[in-house]
Amino acid sequence: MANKAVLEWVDRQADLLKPAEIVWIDGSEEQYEALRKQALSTGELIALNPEKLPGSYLHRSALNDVARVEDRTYICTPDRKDAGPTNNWLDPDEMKAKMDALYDGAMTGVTMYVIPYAMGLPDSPFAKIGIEVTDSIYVVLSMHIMTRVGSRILDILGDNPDFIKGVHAKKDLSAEDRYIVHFPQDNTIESVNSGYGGNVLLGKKCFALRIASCLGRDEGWMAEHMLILGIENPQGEVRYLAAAFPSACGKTNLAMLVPPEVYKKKGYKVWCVGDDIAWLRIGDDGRLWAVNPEYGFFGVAPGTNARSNPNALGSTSKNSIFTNVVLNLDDDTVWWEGLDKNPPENAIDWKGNPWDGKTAGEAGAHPNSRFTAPALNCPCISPELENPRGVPISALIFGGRRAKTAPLVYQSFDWNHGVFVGSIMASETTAAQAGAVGVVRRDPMAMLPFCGYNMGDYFQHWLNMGTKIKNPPKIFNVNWFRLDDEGQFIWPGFGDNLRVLDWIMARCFDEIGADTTAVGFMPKPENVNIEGLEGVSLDTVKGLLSIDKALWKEDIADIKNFYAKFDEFGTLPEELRAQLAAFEQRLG
Ligand code: GTP
Ligand code: SPV
Ligand code: MN
Repeated sequence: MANKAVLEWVDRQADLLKPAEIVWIDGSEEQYEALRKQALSTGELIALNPEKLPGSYLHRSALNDVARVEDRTYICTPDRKDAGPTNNWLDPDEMKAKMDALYDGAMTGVTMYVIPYAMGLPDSPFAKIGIEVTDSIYVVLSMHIMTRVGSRILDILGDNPDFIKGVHAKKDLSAEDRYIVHFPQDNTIESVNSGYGGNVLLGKKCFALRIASCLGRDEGWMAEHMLILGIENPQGEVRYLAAAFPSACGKTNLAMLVPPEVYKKKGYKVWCVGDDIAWLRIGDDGRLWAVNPEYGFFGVAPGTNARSNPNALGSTSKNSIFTNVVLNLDDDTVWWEGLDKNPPENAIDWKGNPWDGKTAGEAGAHPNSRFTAPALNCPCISPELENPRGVPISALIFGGRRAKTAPLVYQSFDWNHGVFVGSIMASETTAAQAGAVGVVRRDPMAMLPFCGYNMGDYFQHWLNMGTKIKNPPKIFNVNWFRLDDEGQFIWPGFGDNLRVLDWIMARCFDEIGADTTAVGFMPKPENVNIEGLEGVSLDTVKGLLSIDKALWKEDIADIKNFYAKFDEFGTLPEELRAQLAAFEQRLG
C-alpha cells in the first residue's frame, strides 16, 4: 500500500490513539475467521446454531448504548450557518480539541483495525471510498456485511488522496462523553464512546447521508434516506421507486414486500434494490437514477416475522449478526417480540439476564434490536444492486407515522409542491433514536437527523434539482399508520402496501385519473384495489383518504413554527413560503 495520504493519516490516528498494534483489513475470509474466533473468546460475539443459522452471531451492546444519539451528533462547519438550525454545532477547532483529548491514548493496549471500504460499486465512477479506523471487531465484521471492504478498495483508490476519513474508538462507552462528529469541509467523521450501529458503522448514516449530502449539494446529486424497489408487472416491465420514511417507519419492510395473493397470481413481483439509503443522480436520458451505496441491511428485528417480512428472515438465514435480541439456550437461535407466538422459556434477554418468555414481564429483545445481513442473501434482491448505473426512478415517496392527519396516499401537484410536501413531513419518534417514543416531530424528507448541512439550503438544493431533471419522478406522500378510535392500525400495511404503490405507478405512467383536493391529487376510493382484502371496505378506504381540515390547520401552525427556525439564517426558500401560503388558502 503506497498511498501517502492514507498512510500519513493512519499514522496520525495511531500517534493519537496509541494502539498496541495496527491491523489492516484485507477482506480475506481467513482474516475475518481469525477475528470471529477472537471475538468469541472475549464474549463480544456469541456463536449461533451452525445448522439453523450458519455463519451467524449474536452481539449485545452496552445497556446505555442501544440507539443513535441525536443530541450528541454534531456538524462542525467553520460557519455556524452551514450547519443550520436543525443540527448541533460547535466550532471545528474547539470540537477537534475536545475529540483529541478524548482520543488521546484511547486504544492503549488494544488493536486498531484499518478498514478500507467503498460506498457504491467500487469500480463505478459514482463510488466513494472511505477508510475507518476502529478498535471494535464487531464494527469490522459489520462493515464487512454492510459495505464492500478490503485491499481491493485500496488498489482502486491508488494514490488518490481523496477519501472519507472515519475514526471510531469505543473508549469506555461513557454516555456523557459520547460524540458523533462530522467535519464536512475535511470529509472527516469522528465517533467516540459508542458501539451501536448508526454511531459506529461510519459508512452508513455518517458518510452515506451526512457527508454525502454535502458532496451531493456541491456536485449536483442527492443523498437520501430512501429505500429503492422495483415492481415487475405481468408484462415483465420493472418500474422503480424510492421512498423516504423516518427511522423505524417501514423502509426495510416496504423494500422487500411480498405481493398479496391477487397480485402474485397476476404475475406481479417486487425487487429490492436497497432498504435505507439512495444516491440519486441525473442520467443522460434526463431521468433521475438511484443506486444503493450499501451492501447489507441493518434492520429492525422486532415485528419481523414470516408473515410481515419473510424476505428479511431469508436475508438473516446465514452469515448475519444479531444485536440485542433474545438468545434461545435450547437451540442457540434468536428470538424477538413479534417473531412468533412461542417465546423461548430457557433464554437470555438482550441485557444478558436469564429470561423466560412465558413468565417475563419485560420484553426480551430491545425495541431497537437489529440484524446485520448481507443484501445478497435477500430472496428478492434485485440484480440491479450490482449495476453501476442504478435504476431509473419513476416515483419519489415521502411518508411518516401519523395516527391522524395524513391520508393513506396523495400526489403532489408538481415537483416544487412535492418538495414542499417533503419539507412538511412529520412523524412519531421511534426507538431508533435515544429519547421519547411516539412524539410527533417534523422530519423533512426523513432527513432531520441525517442532513449534513443547513436544511434550508437542502430544500433549495431539492428545488434546484427540479429545474435540472428533464423527466422528473412524480412525488407522493403515504401514511400506513392511521389509527382507529381503539388505537388499532386501520390499513393492513406490509404486503398490502403494494395496492397503494400500484396506484402510484399508474399515476406515474398516466394510466389512471385522480381527484384534485386541497392537499394534492388523491385516488378515487374505488381505484384503490381492495380485492381479496379482508376487513377493508370501500368505506374504510374513504376514511383513510379523508382530509380533516381542522387537523391540517393545526399542522400548519406547527409547520410555521418549524419554518421559523430558519429565520435566524435566512435560508428557507421563498418558494416554500409561497407553497405554504397557497396550501393555507386551499384549505380555506
Ligand atoms: P430504519 O432501519 O430505522 O431506518 O427503519 P425502517 O424505516 O427500515 O423501518 P422497518 O421497515 O424496519 O419498520 C419498523 C417497524 O415498523 C417494524 O416494527 C415494522 O413491523 C413496522 N412496520 C413496517 N411497515 C409497516 C406497515 O406497513 N404497517 C404497520 N402497521 N407497521 C409497519
Ligand atoms: C436508522 O436509525 O435510520 C437506521 C439505523 O437505519 S442506524 O444505522 O442506527 O441509523
Ligand atoms: Mn434508516
